[in-house]
Amino acid sequence: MEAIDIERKGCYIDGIWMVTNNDHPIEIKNPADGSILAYAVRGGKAEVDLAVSAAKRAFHSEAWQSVLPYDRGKLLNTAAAIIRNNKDELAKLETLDVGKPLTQAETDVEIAAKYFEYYAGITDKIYGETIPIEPGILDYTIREPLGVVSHIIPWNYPIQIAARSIAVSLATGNAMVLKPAEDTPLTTLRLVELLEPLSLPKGIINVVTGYGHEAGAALSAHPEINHITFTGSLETGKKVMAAAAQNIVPVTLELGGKSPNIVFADCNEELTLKWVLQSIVQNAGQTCSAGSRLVIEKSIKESFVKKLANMMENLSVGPGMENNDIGPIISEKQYEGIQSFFQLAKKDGIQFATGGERKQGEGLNDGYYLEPTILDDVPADHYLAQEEIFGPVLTVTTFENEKEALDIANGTPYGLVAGVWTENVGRAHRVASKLQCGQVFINHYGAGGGIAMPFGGYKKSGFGREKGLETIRNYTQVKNIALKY
Ligand code: TXE
Repeated sequence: MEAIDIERKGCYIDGIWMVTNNDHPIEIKNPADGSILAYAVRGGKAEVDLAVSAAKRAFHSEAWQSVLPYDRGKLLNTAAAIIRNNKDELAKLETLDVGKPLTQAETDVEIAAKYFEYYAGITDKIYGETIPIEPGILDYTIREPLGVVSHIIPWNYPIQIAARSIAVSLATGNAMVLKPAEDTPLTTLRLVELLEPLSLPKGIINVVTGYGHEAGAALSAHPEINHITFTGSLETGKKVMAAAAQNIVPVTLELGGKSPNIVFADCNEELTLKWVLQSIVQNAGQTCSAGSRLVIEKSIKESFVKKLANMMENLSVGPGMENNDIGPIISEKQYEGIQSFFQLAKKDGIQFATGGERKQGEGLNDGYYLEPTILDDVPADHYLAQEEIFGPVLTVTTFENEKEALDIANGTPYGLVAGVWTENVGRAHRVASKLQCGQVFINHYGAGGGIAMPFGGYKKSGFGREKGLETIRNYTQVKNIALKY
């Protein structure tokens, strides 16, 4: 494996690399083979306190408050150029850290750069309105930054998620504290290091590495943050929200999903097969918006699933650096979680149309590689069709009419994304309008990374929107000013 120069630098706080807690560093492992890539500082309350104070100071500093909105935009464009100039290194680092195929990591890095460009364009377009009240009163609003914003980041798309948070935070004039996942902090740390030439005031971006129950818990309970975005599991999301509630800190939660691809008999079969497959195997299915349920019209189910299983069996499973189609599962914990779903399937007599086995062999035995899997004819209310499995595992449930399709699609606690596959335009829009989820794709899935599209959940998938212009609401607050003249 090619060695990449990864030093143990510590947390990034107040513009300084701080190795504060040397005793029990966190081992950062390569999921491809279990080898140790680097060590990260096990930050906790002390580091979070330092980071939040630094961010608060930086936010109020003359050095930051005097940067003109237009000039913040230029900084963001420079950041995008820096990312592109270092794209090969960042993509390799992401693949080493997360395990995903290199081409997918390259896409993630490109999306990271695009977030900076997208938000570069809005820095001088965040403004309020005038409101007619009565003669003699001038009433207007201004949209101001919040102050210190924060994001607890998961391990599945670290560079994309870190980049979009940093980009929006800078664009809206905030200061920020990031807490990457303990498994995958490397690209976040390298990204902030690469951004040092921007010469932002110290403390405008801070990164605290550490475990969720230590650094994450300290950040979500901090009384001096003004907003927290959390991307991760439903259970941890509840804890973050409860902690933030103690300080009346607003939260944006993105808590995953059980997103359906609803396939009608009149779909374009070739196109549908391609995207149904892609939406469940990308990043080994470890994607919040993965199309993890195939909800398909009964009349075409059998031949469709047969073809899909055949396509899955032709995918290569192996190290991401070798650009296999499917990389390893991130960790033993996640792998064991998927196995417990398989055990339940076997116990309940659910048929595996394909997959279900760990992939082993030369070069594979030290990582957790899993065959892509189809669980066939899963009743809509079965646990397997209700809960996030977070692996390359698709459940199949059939319907006989549009109403039943909608009932099944809407019949889980989650509501993040859905795909609708039909050549009937009227039906496509009718179904889209009745789906209880934050994003609907018709005859596509994902639409190019979706930087400009508001993204977030209905129901237990969370609330608040990231991406697009919609997210500006999370990072700003409105002040109304009334003048009597
Ligand atoms: O999630 P956690 P895990 C789902 C997916 C997966 C499951 C478990 O179903 O199988 O969650 O994954 C930090 N206070 N998703 O255990 O715990 C943690 O350090 C504050 C969906 O990795 O939610 C990490 O930075 N923070 C998903 C982040 O929370 C805490 C992406 C996510 O970890 C904390 C990942 C605490 N008490 C998993 N405990 C998506 N929505 O895309 C942990 N953390």
